[in-house]
Amino acid sequence: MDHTSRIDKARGLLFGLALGDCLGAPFEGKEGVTDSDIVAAQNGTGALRHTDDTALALVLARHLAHRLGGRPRKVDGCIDADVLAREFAEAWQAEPWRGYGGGVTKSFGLIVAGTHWRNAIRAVFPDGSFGNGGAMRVAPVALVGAGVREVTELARRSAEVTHAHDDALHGAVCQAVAAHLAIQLDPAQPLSAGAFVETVRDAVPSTLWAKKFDIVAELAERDTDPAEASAALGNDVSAPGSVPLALLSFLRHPRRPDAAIRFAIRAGGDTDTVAAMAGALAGAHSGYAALPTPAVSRLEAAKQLHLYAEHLA
Ligand code: F2R
Ligand code: MG
Ligand code: MG
Repeated sequence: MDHTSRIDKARGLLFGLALGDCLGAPFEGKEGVTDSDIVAAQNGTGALRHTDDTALALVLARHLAHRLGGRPRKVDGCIDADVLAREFAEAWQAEPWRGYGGGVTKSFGLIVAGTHWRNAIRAVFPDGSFGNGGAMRVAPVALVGAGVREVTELARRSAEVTHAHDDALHGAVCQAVAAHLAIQLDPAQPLSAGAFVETVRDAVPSTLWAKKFDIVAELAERDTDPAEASAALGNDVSAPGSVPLALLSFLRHPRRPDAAIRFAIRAGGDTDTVAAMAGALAGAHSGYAALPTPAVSRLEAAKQLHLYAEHLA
């Protein structure tokens, strides 16, 4: 892939994530949302405000960019867990009103007060959080890892500082590997949903997730509507109840990030997060040029998104 395509895809990934988050947030938990409701929000005026999904993805992108700057690229050095945990917690402390989950709010409070992240996250949920917070912010690691193994490792490291539950880690790996594959694929070529899902499945060793992947592969091949998709896969704040829906939203519209985002939002539930993950995948696949220009220029974090896309590309 040449450098121009790489930058276009890096921008597509980060801007797609933020666009899905911003467009999805006002529709969280609402039913009966139509395409025209979403298009009206997309074509509006004024800044598009993001939530915790983009806020933490920006922290992760900045962390990766700083640690890569001027150093030989080795997967081991890309994430310093203690530093990253503090950076996430500081982002929450600076802007606690971005719509953070209840559990992570408590653990960030403990981290800011000096508790080590390993103890803080178990103090809230002894088995760890199975929320989708590790997956919603993970996409930038796909710009850094050289292959599925590296991306898997980086995804786990970036997620485990807040999410200790296996399902949250599986969610982060699923989203990161899917983003990695989306970057590698040529959008001008047909995409095989079956082969795509198989590669993601190989990175996620879990019976529960294997069943979800079967459903995603089946629904991707036919004219599924968003209501059927959320009924079959879930649309809540848990990782298994949202990451597969985002994957399906992307596979239904791999070359149309705006349509993938609309599909995710119309599926209801945790709309900011499912749309952020679907937007990151479709943006990584089709590139920045495929995103709706007036809307991306209204993104609150547009300047930072451009900066980190260039660094990480
Ligand atoms: N949570 C929201 N949106 C609602 C925010 C309300 C807010 N107060 C407002 O209106 O402004 N959105 C964001 O949260 C999701 C990501 O969550 P994350 O980062 O994984 O957080 P957390 O707290 O770890 O998990 C979320 C909830 O899942 C349930 N849960 C998780 N693990 C559990 C366990 N082991 N046992 C029981 N319950 C568990 C809890 O209800 C957690 O609060 C994204 O949607 C993001 O947009
Ligand atoms: Mg959010
Ligand atoms: Mg959400």
